[in-house]
Amino acid sequence: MFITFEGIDGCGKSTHTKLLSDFLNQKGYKTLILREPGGTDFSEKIREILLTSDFNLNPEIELLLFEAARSHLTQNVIQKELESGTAVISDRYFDSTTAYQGYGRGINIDLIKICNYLATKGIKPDITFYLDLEIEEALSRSKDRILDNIEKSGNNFFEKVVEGYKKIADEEPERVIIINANGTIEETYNQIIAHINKKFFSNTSSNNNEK
Ligand code: Z5A
Repeated sequence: MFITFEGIDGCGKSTHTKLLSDFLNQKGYKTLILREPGGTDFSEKIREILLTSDFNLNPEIELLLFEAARSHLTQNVIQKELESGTAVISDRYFDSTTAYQGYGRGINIDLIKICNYLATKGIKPDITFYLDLEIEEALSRSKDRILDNIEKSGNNFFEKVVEGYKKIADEEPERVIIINANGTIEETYNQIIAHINKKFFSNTSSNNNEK
């Protein structure tokens, strides 16, 4: 089982990644929480370069670094954990690159798709939750933080990213579920769990749903 969370920063991905992991643990699953970029020593080093260094990277370098981090994480962690039956839950995966470097920075979407395929070897999440939140609300939820390099890109950039996410969801409605994340944590959680139950547990009785 491979589940990813997407959305602009501050939309609640980290919060719901943890809550979903707890839910799946209760169902008997071993879970692994990951974040992108990151998740291996190599990918965490790339994360530092991307988010906090002052190299002033152009969009193409940004794209290639995100994909290098993803390739290392996929090959060394995700692939193996999925094969061993772990439920992998990732805070971001390749849809972030399509939304941010593709729709946000303006790199050709077909090129992005090829790079995503190279880095993931075609591995796709079973389900992706796009946490849809007003940009102003996302900013206010994360207002006390120091902005990283991508967060400094401004509202116009984030509007394009949000539009991009909606196009991604339109293209793959079976996989990418839009969740209204403007409500309370509990309201958002309930929507997510309803989709998880429908997708993974609809044919199992409450006594027979352990992995
Ligand atoms: N990026 C990219 O450009 N291309 C790529 O391919 C990839 C990434 C993979 C990673 O940043 C940056 O890299 C990101 C995209 C780019 N930059 N931007 N912009 P990151 O990993 O450091 O951070 P993030 O992923 O953008 O988000 P975040 O800061 O970790 O936020 P979050 O996980 O979405 O939200 P949260 O931490 O769960 O919640 C934020 C706060 O809101 C927190 O205090 C919660 O308690 C609160 N919260 C959560 N839900 C609610 C509700 N419902 N009501 C009220 N308050 C709430």
